[in-house]
Amino acid sequence: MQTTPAPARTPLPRLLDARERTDALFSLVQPAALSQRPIPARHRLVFYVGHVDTFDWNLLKEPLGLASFDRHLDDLFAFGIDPVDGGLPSDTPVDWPTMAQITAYVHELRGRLDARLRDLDAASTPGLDTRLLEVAIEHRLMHAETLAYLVHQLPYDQKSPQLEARTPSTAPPEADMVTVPAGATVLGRAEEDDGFGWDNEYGAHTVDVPAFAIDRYPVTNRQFAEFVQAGGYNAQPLWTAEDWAWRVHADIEHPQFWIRRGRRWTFRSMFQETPLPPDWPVYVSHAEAAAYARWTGKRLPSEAQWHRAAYGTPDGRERRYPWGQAPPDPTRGNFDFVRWNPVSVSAHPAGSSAFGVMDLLGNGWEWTRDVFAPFPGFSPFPFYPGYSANFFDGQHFVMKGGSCRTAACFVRRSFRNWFQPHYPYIYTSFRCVIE
Ligand code: AVJ
Ligand code: FE
Repeated sequence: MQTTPAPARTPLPRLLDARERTDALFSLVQPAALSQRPIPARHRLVFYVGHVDTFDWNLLKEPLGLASFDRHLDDLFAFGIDPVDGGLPSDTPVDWPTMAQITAYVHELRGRLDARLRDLDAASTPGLDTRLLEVAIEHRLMHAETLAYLVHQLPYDQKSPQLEARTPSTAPPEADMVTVPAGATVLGRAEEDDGFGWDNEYGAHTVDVPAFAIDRYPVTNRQFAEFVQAGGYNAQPLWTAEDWAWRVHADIEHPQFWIRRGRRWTFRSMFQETPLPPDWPVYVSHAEAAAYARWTGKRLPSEAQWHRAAYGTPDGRERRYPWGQAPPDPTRGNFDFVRWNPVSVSAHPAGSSAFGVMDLLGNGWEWTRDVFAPFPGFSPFPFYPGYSANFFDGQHFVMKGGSCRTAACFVRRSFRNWFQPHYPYIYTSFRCVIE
């Protein structure tokens, strides 16, 4: 008997869902706080209110045959910032349009876009590249996460607490390592693969990975506290020269998400300060992760090692997801906006890889030791040439996995994320390898 496949969801409802995510984030911030800049190297929150919609408008208006009605705002909100030279923005709140102006502009462009998208049958619109709509949806979903980082750093009295799902109670993790035998792993996606991928995901290629051992779980707050206690932040030999210079200059003495209260640590969770949860993955910068790894006599994994640990199997075949072929669901890991905070690294046994490596997708991205660089044959999207290429500068490292605020579409195996090594605000943990 033949079963009818569920109809693929057309782009417009998915774009509307993504808008609800970003709208909800802005509406949990006190209106007066939208002029704040919670992270010094990023724009004020108002910029993002304009940006997530201006991006769609700039991307889609021409292909959809629509005309600009406010070129100044189209340009003002076009792109975010990621200064690599340590220089910080110096604008003031009055340099930005008022919220009333921004809201009117966003309302107008949404109306024009949606009117065109509603009667659009992309397949039968000659010349319309359907990847444009996927780019709009996924760009916005990425900002649903990067906005959560910003809102995370706002003082608690400037945001309204949201309900948090109950935390499953689980046995504490046992910090052991898993041996992964030598074998091949395929990084990247092929042109013929189903679904959408960004420019940097293409260029499928096989990497032979010698045998290695990898931590079964991400490094937890409990483990990282031993490093802090042992004086790891003052042990210069554990840090590279650049990382040490950053540590000293920025006066970093503990993870950004930890707060020292007398002789104890607390955790800056999204809506309240809590005693430091020992079994949650530690969120740290690449520099802190690498120093910890050196302290234990281990290294951060390469992208290929992480990939093999996640998708390889003892029989040599590779899986689509660590757990097999089944699509992602909340039993497999802490992703797709179910929670605002981590859970124990041992909370999702159903997400285990074939080699028994746990908590790979969700609950925190994971640093690799690889600089973000193009795969063989890389070519940028003509309609968004800078998405990846602007960051092939040796100043960004690859992250894999996903966090509690990562949309389910991004836990596909080819997805690659990246940030600067001295950016401590992201939901990113790590695990170590021995070679
Ligand atoms: C892929 C998450 C590193 O936030 O800098 C958003 C995504 N690019 N707007 C970033 C992105 C342009 C990007 N990351
Ligand atoms: Fe953006």
